[in-house]
Amino acid sequence: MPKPPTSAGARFDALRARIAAERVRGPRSTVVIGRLLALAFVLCFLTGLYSHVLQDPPSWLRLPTRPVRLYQVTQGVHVASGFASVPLLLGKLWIVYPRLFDRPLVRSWAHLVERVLIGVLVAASLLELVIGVMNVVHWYAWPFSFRPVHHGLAWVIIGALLAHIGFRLPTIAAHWRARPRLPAPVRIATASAAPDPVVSDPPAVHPRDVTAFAELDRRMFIAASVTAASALVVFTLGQSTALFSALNVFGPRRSGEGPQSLPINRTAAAANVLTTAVDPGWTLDVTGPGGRGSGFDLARLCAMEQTTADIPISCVEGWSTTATWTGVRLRDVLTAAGIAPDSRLRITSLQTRGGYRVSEMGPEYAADGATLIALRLNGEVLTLDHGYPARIIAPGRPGVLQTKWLSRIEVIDR
Ligand SMILES: Nc1nc2c(c(=O)[nH]1)N[C@H]1C(S)=C(S)[C@@H](COP(=O)(O)O)O[C@H]1N2
Ligand SMILES: [Mo]
Repeated sequence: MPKPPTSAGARFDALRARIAAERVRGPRSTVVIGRLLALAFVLCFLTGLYSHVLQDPPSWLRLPTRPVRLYQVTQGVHVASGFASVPLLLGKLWIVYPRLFDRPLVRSWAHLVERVLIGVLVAASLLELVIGVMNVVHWYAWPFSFRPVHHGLAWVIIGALLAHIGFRLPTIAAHWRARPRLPAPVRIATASAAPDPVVSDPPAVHPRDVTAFAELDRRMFIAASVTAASALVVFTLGQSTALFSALNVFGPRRSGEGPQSLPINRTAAAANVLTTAVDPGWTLDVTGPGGRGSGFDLARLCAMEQTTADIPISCVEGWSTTATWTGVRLRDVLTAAGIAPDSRLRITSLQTRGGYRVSEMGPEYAADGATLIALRLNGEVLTLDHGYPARIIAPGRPGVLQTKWLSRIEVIDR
């Protein structure tokens, strides 16, 4: 047993600490941090869903191709809200964890359902954030394919979250707004009927003062969680936008780094295209329905009208870098091959293996005048690592669909 504090000041501090500890774990804290966390989760969910749909669109859906930075923004928000969720979730768990051991463990069927839901919510959220952060830092240390798992967990989380909010609605409604007045002093004094020594001893300390200070402490805890979340965002956002690049402390990719001022994800060596990409006999085969089509060698592509566009590479991992691309409009190439420009396309790389060897493109991108078969990057011929002799660049799409080392473009009907 610690000795009871003797001086009035020490007793004040002890009482303040006790009340603060209770209040940090009180319903107002759970509501304040809970709604910030819910906001981050919903933003992360919606932008994640958008990213998922872009990579696997249903055939009837027409996606927006402009603004050209659209995906840079949505994926930037996705990664930032994911990062912000980490300290907020840890803060929320710190607030509520003693309640996980409340006795009796199960009071009713409804309570059992709620507890199971919370277990699912916490486990799925932790796993989702951990694999998300690992993906951003390129640490693929799991045996499963990332995207289906990340996507599946997202639905589990959002479902469990909605149910959790449903269960907690009375608490949320009761504590949504800060209490205008502090609770009555008797509530925070000791539970016994005996007069509180802090109150009765001179110099008298009114419990209302203790409560006010304890409330300050509680707010400091929330503020610390929010500060940690904001700091994580501010110090990583620089990989998503040049506006913050000076502050990019934790983001693994830096804008402007890499050959031709652009980071590289997969190198030509890793894609095993070192010989095929520099073959002087290289041609891009463009085929329409029924196998009609045309071959385009480099001389033919270079002789066509060249277009320049500023378009970012926006990787699903969160980094984005805008570059100036020059090349032939895809729709001009399709037209020259006798193919309608608003066709659905399959784009195949020289790469022989790997998931990003092939991409599909909806007619809205094929017909957009900013979609290029890029031959030059930032004023120079593409380096081998950036996709020489030719790559696809389209506005508003994830980097993973900006296929490098083009070999074949064919019309598909789905
Ligand atoms: N053929 C092929 N194209 C590819 C890839 C790949 O692995 N193979 N990676 C994609 C990914 S994930 C991104 S983010 C961009 C990166 O382009 P960069 O390396 O030129 O910056 O290329 C895309 N194009
Ligand atoms: Mo990527």
